[in-house]
Amino acid sequence: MNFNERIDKLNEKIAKAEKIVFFTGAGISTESGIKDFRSANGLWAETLESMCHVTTMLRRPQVFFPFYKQSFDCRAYEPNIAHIKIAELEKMGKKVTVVTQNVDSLHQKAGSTVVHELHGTTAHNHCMECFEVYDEDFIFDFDKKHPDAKIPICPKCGGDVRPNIVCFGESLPFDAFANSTKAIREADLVVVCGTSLVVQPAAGMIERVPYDNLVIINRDETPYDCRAGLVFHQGLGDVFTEVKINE
Ligand code: CNA
Repeated sequence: MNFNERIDKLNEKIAKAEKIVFFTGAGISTESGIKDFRSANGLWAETLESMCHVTTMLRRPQVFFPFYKQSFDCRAYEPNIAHIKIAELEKMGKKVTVVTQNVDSLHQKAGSTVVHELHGTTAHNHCMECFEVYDEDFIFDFDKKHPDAKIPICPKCGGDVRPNIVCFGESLPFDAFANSTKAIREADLVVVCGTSLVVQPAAGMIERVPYDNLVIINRDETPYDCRAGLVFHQGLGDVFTEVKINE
């Protein structure tokens, strides 16, 4: 099938489906300007995966936090056509659930209301001692207010403050995992967008989706391509530009 035939097929599947899950990864946000991990110019091209491990955050916070602030400050970025079309499908009446590995809040910024964040979010932080919650500016702007501080410290109790993201080596948040599993099981259509599908246990969540109900849109090949009835190795912008909303 050529590109146009596959687009027709995708639009047919979307038109037919009532419950759609968009299972997204860092690749959906690259066209907004946020680097992913595993593309040729992704973060791992210039740094080590271990930077995102929980032990780095806990034992070497002076190394973790400069990297985190430089790589994960998503405040200035805007949703792109893919985030926007997904939100529009919800507005036109489809029951859309977004299951995302992203931490950038761009689906919510685009207007999606049901978003399960498997790897947490950079939008909130909390103190590991007293559990006080802080907004995203707290960590990203901490050194502006405290020029000598290398690690964000809780003003209430003096404990270390961490972002509400899930680092490598940590479990997924139970609610996000359970709600995502349920939505994927009940969906008529699961559209995977911009993920290498190598980070477990998130990737394994699409394991049981029936062949005809699974679409994968990812520039590079993924280990799940052979399990999907429809696969695009194209940019998400090119594909979502062609997604029809009003039919
Ligand atoms: P990944 O392993 O970096 O894979 C991204 C995939 O997206 C690659 O296979 C690319 O081929 C593909 N891709 C990149 N740009 C496009 C595009 N424009 N169109 C189509 N495909 C594209 O990222 P995963 O999400 O699979 O890995 C999971 C990690 C990445 C999660 O823990 C995330 O928290 C983490 N992450 C998130 C962000 C974010 O929130 N924006 C940024 C960087 C990393």
